[in-house]
Amino acid sequence: MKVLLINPPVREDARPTVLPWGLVYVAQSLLDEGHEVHVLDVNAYRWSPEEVLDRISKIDFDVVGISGIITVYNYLKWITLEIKKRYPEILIIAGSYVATPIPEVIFSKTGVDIICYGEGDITAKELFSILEKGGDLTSVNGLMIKNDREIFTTPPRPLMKNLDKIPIPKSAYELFPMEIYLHNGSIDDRGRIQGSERALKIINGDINKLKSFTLLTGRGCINKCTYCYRMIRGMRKHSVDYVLEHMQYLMETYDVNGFMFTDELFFSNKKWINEFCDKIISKNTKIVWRAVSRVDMVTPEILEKMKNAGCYWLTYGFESGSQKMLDEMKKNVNAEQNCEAAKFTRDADILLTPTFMVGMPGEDASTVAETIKLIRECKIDDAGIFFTTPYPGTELYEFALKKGLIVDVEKFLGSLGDANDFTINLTRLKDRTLKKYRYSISRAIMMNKLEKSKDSKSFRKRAKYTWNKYYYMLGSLVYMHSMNIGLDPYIKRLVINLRKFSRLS
Ligand code: B12
Repeated sequence: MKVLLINPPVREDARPTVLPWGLVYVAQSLLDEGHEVHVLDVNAYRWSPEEVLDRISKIDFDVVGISGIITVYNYLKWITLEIKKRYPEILIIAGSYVATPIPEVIFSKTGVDIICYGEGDITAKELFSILEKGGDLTSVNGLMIKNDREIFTTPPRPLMKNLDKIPIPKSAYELFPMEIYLHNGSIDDRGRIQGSERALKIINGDINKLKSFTLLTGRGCINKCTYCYRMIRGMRKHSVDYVLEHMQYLMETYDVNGFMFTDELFFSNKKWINEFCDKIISKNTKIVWRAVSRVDMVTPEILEKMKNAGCYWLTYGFESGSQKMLDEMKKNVNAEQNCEAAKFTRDADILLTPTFMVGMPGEDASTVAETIKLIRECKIDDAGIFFTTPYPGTELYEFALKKGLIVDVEKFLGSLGDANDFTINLTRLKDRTLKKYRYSISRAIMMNKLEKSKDSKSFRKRAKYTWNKYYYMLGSLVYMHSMNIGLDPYIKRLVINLRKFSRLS
């Protein structure tokens, strides 16, 4: 069968760095079964809509597969309807987070005919075999099929017990523009690695030698937070040897020496991490890597070992400094553990970027003040801050529906866009107040960043600090006031454009 796989664009204001792993594994399964696979990686190339349609018209295919996260909903709708208009007889199959939590919307508003839910590695093999040779589609587990009147759902597919049975997707890699992901990942990580002399040394002191690539070491997560969509239950890891073999393949074939582990939760198992680090250290493998951990996993000892194995940057979902908010999220951590993890990570000379969320139900002035206190006390000088958003498939989404906060589901999906903007208010606060709180949190982080150069021995650095501090304070005063009169979106756009312009010139 001739299959066309489409990867829609995500986060269009940023460089694509993460390989669309869902499609990569599906492509590998289909290649292994002898199908002919074409990939249209719109996210990597960022072609215009006209160019995408032109490219599709030049490809010979019998069936289309599409994937993505929920923020690509608008794109999925547009492209699948365009394909249906031009090739009404072609079946369109969707998988992953954009489709599985909202089958009713997908089947009623888009051109998708079948949804693959759960893991797709084996489902894709069985499904495409039936599409090619004929047979009963309802015999394939893990599908939702559009029917005239209702959605037909086949039984769930049990999760693969041993992830090592999944082949390293060597031939699928050749279908994706690896050079784009390698280039973008390396540029992003070079910016970071400058902050770590130790990591720089591992790659011979030259940031231009860093070649970074994403990799997965497992599937799932050990927790179930209310804001998180768990399409598959539980947490499974590949064996350490499988991961090392995969890394070795990427090092030899694509010259990779930096890894961004984009698992939802890389550090979920202490025994696994110990073995992973021990093997890298004993083989003296010259690589650097970054990953995501939970704050309750790290200890000074394990961080020291991770550092020695090349770890230079860790991300944690701190989310809040308020225990009330953390409990509301069902994070299963203490606010103190956030601060402790920050201290341990810094002491181990590993860069630290936590993420914070603003706007959980129950958020108010006091909970935001606790978050700002944590940022000051733990000297957090770099972080990602997001408005709490009830993504479909999450407990929060059910909450928002029940409370009548989402009335028009499709309109809400269409508004998720770049996921940086405020989309919905789950609190009793005014929208304006919530935006101000988010800004106060980012200001506290920025002030910590500036403070770092306050006591520098260099007069130039101290003078720059004073200038930056007053310049920033003035800027934030203007921005805060612009929120009062609703001008903040324009100011934000202006700043983004100025930044873009200064980067170009
Ligand atoms: C890496 C990642 C990203 C990457 C991009 C991923 C990409 N290129 O698509 C980046 C960093 C950009 C990202 C950003 C965000 N992300 Co994210 N991300 C992930 C993460 C951690 C891993 C995705 C992955 O690689 N999975 C592994 C692959 C193998 O699994 P898979 O895609 O499900 O594929 C399997 C099946 O679904 C199926 N399948 C998939 N496609 C197809 C197609 C066909 C035809 C078939 C038959 C089968 C099939 O087969 C595959 C193999 O088994 C997931 C968490 C997770 N558990 O996966 C969150 C996740 C996807 N992200 C999420 C969110 C919320 C975000 C953000 C909105 C966060 C934020 N506030 O900014 C942003 C969105 C930014 C934007 N502007 O759009 C949510 C999405 C929720 C939802 N309902 O969609 C997730 C699920 C996290 C969570 N648990 O809640 N993310």
